[in-house]
Amino acid sequence: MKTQVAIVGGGPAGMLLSEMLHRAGVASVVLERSSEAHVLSRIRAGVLEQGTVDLLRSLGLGERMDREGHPHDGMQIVWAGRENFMIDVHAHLGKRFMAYGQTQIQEDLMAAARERGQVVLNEVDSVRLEDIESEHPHVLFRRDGEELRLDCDFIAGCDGFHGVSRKAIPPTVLREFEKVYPFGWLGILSRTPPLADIVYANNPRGFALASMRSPTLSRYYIQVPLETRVEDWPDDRFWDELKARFPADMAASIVTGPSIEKSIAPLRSYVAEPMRHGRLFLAGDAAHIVPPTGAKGLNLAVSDVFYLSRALADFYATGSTRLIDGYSAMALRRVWSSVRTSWYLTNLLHRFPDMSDFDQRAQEYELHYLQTSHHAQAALAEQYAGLPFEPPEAAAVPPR
Ligand code: FAS
Ligand code: PHB
Repeated sequence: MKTQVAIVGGGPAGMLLSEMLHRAGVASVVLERSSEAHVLSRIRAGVLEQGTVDLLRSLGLGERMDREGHPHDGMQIVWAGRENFMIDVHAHLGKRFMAYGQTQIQEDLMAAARERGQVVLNEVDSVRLEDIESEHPHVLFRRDGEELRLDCDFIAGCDGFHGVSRKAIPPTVLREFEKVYPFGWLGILSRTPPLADIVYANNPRGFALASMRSPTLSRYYIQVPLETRVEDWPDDRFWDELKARFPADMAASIVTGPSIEKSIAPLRSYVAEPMRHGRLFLAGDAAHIVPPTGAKGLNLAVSDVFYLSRALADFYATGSTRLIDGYSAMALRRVWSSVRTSWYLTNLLHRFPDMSDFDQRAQEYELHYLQTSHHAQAALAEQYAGLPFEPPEAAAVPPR
């Protein structure tokens, strides 16, 4: 088998990349370890930055999102069990964001792939990346018990944090930056009407978050210790603990119901540099992980893919390597901006086991400053809304 770009991983990064390359007349093949059903069964992100929304609309992938999604002007922060304030992204920046599930985006990308006749090979295993430092890399893999080879010009590693692509970069080249948080998020999906806004709660009992997928589908999270087991959290216990972390009036308006999904996600910040080695490019969770506090993970995968598809399209159209040579530095500028924002919000809103009284006071006065300062709110709004994508000429900027 031969193609121009071999894409390892058929999650949102891989499927969006194949769509954007197709629009630029660049052929690709997607290799996905799981079945379509398994990919769709994973309940993950739910908040899209304006840049992501605009990109999906520009690709003609916004029709269902605009019909079923939930546009938001901002998000609420409640703290000290009583005060709440709004970070009004729309008022500060004229931008909005959209509550629309990653599962729905995945379905829309899969439907578009079928419509254009995209080659997506599901349920592959034993994927190995070969000759990535040459001009003729290839991917070896097994499918239905058969050993297969895919020759290509480039490989896009879109196979998530636990994939094989990042590991193909020599340890002498790869630099890793990691911070593991001493807690996780226990998340629940329920067929209940959500609160009107996305609400982040800093509470002495721990962090909580109220979000949604649609006017009839709610998504809630509570911070839990790392050793927590889902089976120890029957629905009633979850709802009681969630309500205890919101102000009484807000808790009274939370509609409870049976969970249709319940899972625990550990929180970590992780960045791998560089995001390119030879003919291999990393995009999405394969290169970075952010704690979901800033709702950045999926949006970062989208911005990586926007930059990578633009760079590969430019190479095939002009033969110039300027954009592909500038890809890693450009993507990492946005990655580190989002990593910092997610780290800031995680420290601002969570209870850390080793928190001293000093840390507690400092956190409370950071919240007070955020609540009372227009400038502080504008700065957070700018980051939460997502920075604009850099223009192609920024690729010439030498990495910092
Ligand atoms: P993905 O991990 O989504 O996709 C990678 C794909 O590669 C998978 O389909 C996998 O099966 C495949 N793969 C792996 N190894 C392979 C191999 N060797 N060969 C072939 N295929 C292989 N982000 C938010 O913004 N908000 C959230 O609330 C949020 N919650 C999350 C909860 C969880 C439990 C997790 C794990 C992540 C969460 N995220 C959240 C982040 C998440 O949305 C990611 O940012 C997003 O899925 C990134 O997409 P991809 O880079 O495509 O990686
Ligand atoms: C979600 O709706 O899943 C969600 C919303 C905001 C976040 C994280 C997750 O910061």
